[in-house]
Amino acid sequence: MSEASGFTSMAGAKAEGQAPQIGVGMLGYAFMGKAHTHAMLNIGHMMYPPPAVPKLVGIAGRNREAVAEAAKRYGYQHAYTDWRDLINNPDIQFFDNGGPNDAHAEPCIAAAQAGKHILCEKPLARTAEESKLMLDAVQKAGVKHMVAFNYRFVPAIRQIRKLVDSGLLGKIYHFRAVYLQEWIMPHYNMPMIWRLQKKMAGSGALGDLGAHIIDLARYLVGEVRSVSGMTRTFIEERPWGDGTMGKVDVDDAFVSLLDFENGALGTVEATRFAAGRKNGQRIEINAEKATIVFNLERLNELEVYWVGDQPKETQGFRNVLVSEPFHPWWENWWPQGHMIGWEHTFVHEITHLLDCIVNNRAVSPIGADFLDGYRNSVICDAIVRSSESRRQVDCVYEA
Ligand code: SOE
Repeated sequence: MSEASGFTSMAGAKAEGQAPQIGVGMLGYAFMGKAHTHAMLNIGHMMYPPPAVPKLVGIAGRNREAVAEAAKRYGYQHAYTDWRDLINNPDIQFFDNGGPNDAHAEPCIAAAQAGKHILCEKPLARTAEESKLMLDAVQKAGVKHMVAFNYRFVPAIRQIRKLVDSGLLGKIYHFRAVYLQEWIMPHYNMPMIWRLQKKMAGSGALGDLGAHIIDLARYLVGEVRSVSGMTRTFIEERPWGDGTMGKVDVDDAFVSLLDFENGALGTVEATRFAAGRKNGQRIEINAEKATIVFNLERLNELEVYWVGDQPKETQGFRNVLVSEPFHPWWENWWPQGHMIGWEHTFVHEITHLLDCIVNNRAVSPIGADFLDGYRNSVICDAIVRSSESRRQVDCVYEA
């Protein structure tokens, strides 16, 4: 098992077939319910020997027929239309919240009070205030908690963090990240959906896409002490299914400067209005001894420039394939060069959480815990406030 995940010490017991089962209750059956369940179904045989084997006990969602269909398709024993049934089921020890943002706080807090370990989709909540309530609840209950910032679990991203930790990059000067999509541009004719409503989503591109790159900024560079941001809504009204018009009250796009505690300077930008960009996430770190570039569309690669490691005639950027057994998580997959994809980040992520549950390890820094989720929310809220006030805003963390 991979050193990065700390699975090694479990190898003996698990190899002898002693991996415990852990009952899973999944809230949400759409995109994230599918991605998380897909990962759980793969853990037992691919992350071998697994820290625990997920047992698909129950899935919950609002639509009776759709949730019953999802239970059948994914292999959950029970289908519920009320998430409380997941919390009340004693066979469930692990609550996985893949529901919309307005369904994060109450179910997660109830799950914590019932002693369940928790994985919650990002952003942790709609506001920092709500995230703080969730953080307080999991800390009080003493359960393991993780926010599904799955890009920490791309091997190439984990490899960057290892290079940062090793000191090989030297001082970091710049962090630059964009997260670009296009799916609500006029040519998509997108009606009103929950993601475009503040009361359900909290924010728009900022919380949905920006939260990911803000998490990577904190993960790879460090804490952010202030921000200077600007948000924009390009289309302010969209039709509901019945033809009446609804007001879009979240951002379609944002840009922000990040002022890191360690003196690094960051820029982050996310939008749903970048024509042609389907899921375009790119990151660049400029450090004293190297520049490193990550592009999600080439997620098994890193582009690297090392200062002065070649004769000047051949100095330049190199493409490194991150697929060797010594790269993070790779020993669990295929022979080198046999690529993995986006869905595998969830396999790494959930295996890590299971390992933390079974072996009582800390979720952070390999994964993002609710403290990371809360601090992320503080930064997102500060960007909104900065945009509204047209001023640089300090990030004030209460935890
Ligand atoms: C939005 O389109 C979305 O699905 C996000 O919600 C995910 O977090 C991101 O990984 C991909 O884009």
